[in-house]
Amino acid sequence: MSTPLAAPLDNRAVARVLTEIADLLELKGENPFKIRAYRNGADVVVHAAEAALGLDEAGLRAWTGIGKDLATRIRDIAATGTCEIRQELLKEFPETLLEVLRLQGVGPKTVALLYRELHIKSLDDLSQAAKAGRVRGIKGMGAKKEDLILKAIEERQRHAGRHLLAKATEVADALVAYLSSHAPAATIVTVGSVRRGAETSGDLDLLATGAGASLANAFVTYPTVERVLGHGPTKASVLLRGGYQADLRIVLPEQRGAAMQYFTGSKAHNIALRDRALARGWKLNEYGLFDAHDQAIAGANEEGIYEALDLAWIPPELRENRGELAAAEGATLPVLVTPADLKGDVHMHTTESDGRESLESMAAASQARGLQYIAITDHTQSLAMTNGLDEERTYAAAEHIRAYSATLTEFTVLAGIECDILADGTLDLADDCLASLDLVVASVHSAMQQDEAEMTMRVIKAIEHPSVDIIGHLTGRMLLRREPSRVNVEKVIDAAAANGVALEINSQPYRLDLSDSHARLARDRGVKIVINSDAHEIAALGYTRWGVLTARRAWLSPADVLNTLPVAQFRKALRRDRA
Ligand code: DGT
Ligand code: CA
Ligand code: CA
Ligand code: ZN
Repeated sequence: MSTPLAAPLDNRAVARVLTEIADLLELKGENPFKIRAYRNGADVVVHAAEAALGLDEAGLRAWTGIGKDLATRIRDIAATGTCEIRQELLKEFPETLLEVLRLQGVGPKTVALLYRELHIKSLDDLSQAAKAGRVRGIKGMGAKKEDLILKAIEERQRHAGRHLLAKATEVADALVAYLSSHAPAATIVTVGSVRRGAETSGDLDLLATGAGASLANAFVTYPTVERVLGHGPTKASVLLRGGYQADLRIVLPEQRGAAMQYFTGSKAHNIALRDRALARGWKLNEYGLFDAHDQAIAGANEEGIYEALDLAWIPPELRENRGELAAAEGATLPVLVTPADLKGDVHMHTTESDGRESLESMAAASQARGLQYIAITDHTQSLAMTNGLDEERTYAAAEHIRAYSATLTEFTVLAGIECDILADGTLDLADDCLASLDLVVASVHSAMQQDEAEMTMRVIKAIEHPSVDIIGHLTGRMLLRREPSRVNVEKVIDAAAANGVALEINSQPYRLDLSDSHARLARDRGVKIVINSDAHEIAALGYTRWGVLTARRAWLSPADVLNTLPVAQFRKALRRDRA
């Protein structure tokens, strides 16, 4: 946490500042509505596809849930890194107190108390005070609370961070299978951010109906449990090996829909839905939807809850309070793309560069998965580490691919390339070589540190090259590992629209790039999306499952995704084949 923030800020940083303000207001014991407004604002900003910095107050107010006051704050924060209210609050509380507030099981009241009584200003202060036994001396704290605080600090250090969707899903699926084997009659599902298909998740949330307290016992004795954080008859919480926290709730069948709805979230979606219930004089919580006399209106299934609120059932991937309630009310929810809609996969590697399999086995495995066509897109020469292809090898590989494809029935292998975009925006192969191929994916793999103007011009230059059909993994981000490049996604989207170039959703679990909000913006601006595996081995062909989830979170229908087309139409829709 840095005190003097340098101007100007991107959306993620703006959202962080808004969250800090909410935290500080909470320390102060301010009005909950005011606090909630800042938290909601942070959520809106972080998910917005356009940069807050580029918008004026009116532009910001066009975002759902941003009123006049918040718009002013966001504008100030984006431009200067801070705003008046934050500066005022920081006169009362040191910034390092915020990290204490984020500790598991330590609420604002406790933090305010620790600050007043022991002058604790940071996690380090707290750790020292607790170790010295000074915390237990405060009225209302005690040795047990002190112990919990020390454990929470230790845990924070060991298990900081979030998990990739693919890993989280794997861990959750295994846990659900284990629990199901203990209670075959029960219905057990994963809810929370994993059910929404979010690219990363904090903890795993499981929900069971038709099971008794013995299921909670089974849960806390799951083989990879490292520590039991809580254990009751209807609720338990554990820490698993690998740093996963998992929560289990056991609810009654008549509450199942309400609990699924509530624990699927997102929080922002839930709040919007609850406000809708409140507007009718009703109450919505994890137990059901109730009228003014506490009579249950719905609760056994999710559909019933949405229906009672005059809404179509909303797919979990859309539940982020990004316009889905309005669409569900107006019956304009999109028909979302599904894995079965994909007919091709046009970004994958073979032993010709850094893949593990031959083109023949990648093709056979893809056909076995139900696809009708693929493109082989090996790397190019500047990526020497991958044994990338020069022009001569590219021509030879294309010839080999086409000869092989001609021997197949009802399956096509296109001769493509993943051409590296060099630091100056030129491409890594000669123009006539690129023009001779069926398809070119162009991607950035080097000089990731370029500034915004340079990186953006570099990608746009590639988009303007007449042989480029698709831009691969646009920002180069690696989730939980590497920040995205500084590329201006909005400008790239506009250039792609102008040139008829498609943008990829790369399905590698740590990429998922374009992100959901960027893919949605691209679609809104008339850019087609391609969902690719970028597989380097057979098992990775299945990664498109994650890419499809990202596409669904971007509100995409099959018509928005080029590789839902049969091969002939797909080829006609590529930039190179347009008139
Ligand atoms: P995560 O774990 O950070 O990836 O995100 P989620 O969405 O799984 O959040 P989590 O595990 O904290 O809570 C699961 C769901 O429970 C969340 O999506 C919505 C619901 N929920 C949690 N806290 C609140 C709350 O304070 N208000 C409302 N309305 N819903 C909440
Ligand atoms: Ca969760
Ligand atoms: Ca949770
Ligand atoms: Zn690549």
